[in-house]
Amino acid sequence: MPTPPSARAAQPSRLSPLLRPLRLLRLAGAIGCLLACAGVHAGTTLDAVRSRGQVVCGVSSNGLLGLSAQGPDGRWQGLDVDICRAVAAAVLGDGEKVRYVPLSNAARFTALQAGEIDVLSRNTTITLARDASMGLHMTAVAFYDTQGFMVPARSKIRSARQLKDKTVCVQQATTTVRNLAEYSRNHRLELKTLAFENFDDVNTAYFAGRCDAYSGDMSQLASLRARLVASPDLHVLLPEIIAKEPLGPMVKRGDQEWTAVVRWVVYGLIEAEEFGVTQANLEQLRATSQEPAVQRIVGTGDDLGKLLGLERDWLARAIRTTGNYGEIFERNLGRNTPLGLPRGLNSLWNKGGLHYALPVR
Ligand SMILES: N[C@@H](CCC(=O)N[C@@H](CS)C(=O)NCC(=O)O)C(=O)O
Repeated sequence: MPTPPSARAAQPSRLSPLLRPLRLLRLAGAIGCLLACAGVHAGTTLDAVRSRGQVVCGVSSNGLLGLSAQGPDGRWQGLDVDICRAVAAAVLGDGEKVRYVPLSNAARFTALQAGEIDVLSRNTTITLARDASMGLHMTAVAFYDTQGFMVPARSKIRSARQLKDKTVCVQQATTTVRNLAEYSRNHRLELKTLAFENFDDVNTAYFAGRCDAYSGDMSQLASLRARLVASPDLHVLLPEIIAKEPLGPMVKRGDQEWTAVVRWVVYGLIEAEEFGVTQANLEQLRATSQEPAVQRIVGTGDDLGKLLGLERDWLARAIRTTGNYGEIFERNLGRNTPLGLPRGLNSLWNKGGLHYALPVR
């Protein structure tokens, strides 16, 4: 029978005094390894990004217009992509130094856990369970999304209350599935779900009429309407919002320095909008502004970059690359894009929205 741990601990050490220091060394090594393996070692991701000369960014696999999708020239575009470009610019001085890794819903978290990507910027909802139990960490909210329904206009369904006993198409390994089940139960709708692993398969099923409705993030439904439908009027977004879906970049848990870099790049872009710093006026403000808040943003005031392990003009580099948050939103999702989304919840806090960047000071 093996010795119980308490009995083992009580046994006197049989090591000769000469070997004791060796044992201590081994113990220290084991603790060091434990810390490193848990990712506690300071700044590992930042160092790795610097020596690689590239940020590895997890994005959507099949392309979500407005968030992360490849253009006809193969270039990745979208709000989630711009976050990665801004991080690369802040850290490496060049927004092009990003390698994009397309990831399915199911693969996105394991890729981050395994350290295959530095940041997951892929229409990913931040929830308590994801933040606290998966070896991941949230940084900041980049887009306040919500979950809703899309139906064919010809169906005459105009409210989620009319969905009783209907079939709804969804994609697996998303927050969507569970939200839908809870909504169905709470409203006694007896919804049937048709769930697919692959995004294209959900789309094909819905557009072939196999489901009465499609449920997903509203940005995604708007994106689908813009990308796959001949005329947007053929499909209607129902007014009910069934869940909050705050999307934002996630990082591997345990590297506080890297978490701070990604978080403050997002906040910095939002703060830049709040203080009127744009891609167009950045250089002029760098040359002339005497306003301390603006100087901190454009990199001529207090050196906040140093606190993040970055250059003094870290945020200016990001703004030069992508513009401020409002510019990113308008370019990718706003009224003059195929998605045509209003700012809504994604307006700044002092304009009726939810974006309240923690102060860059
Ligand atoms: N925000 C939700 C939903 C994510 C999501 O919806 N993903 C799907 C759209 S339904 C997607 O990204 N599809 C594109 C792909 O698989 O590449 C989550 O984090 O679970």
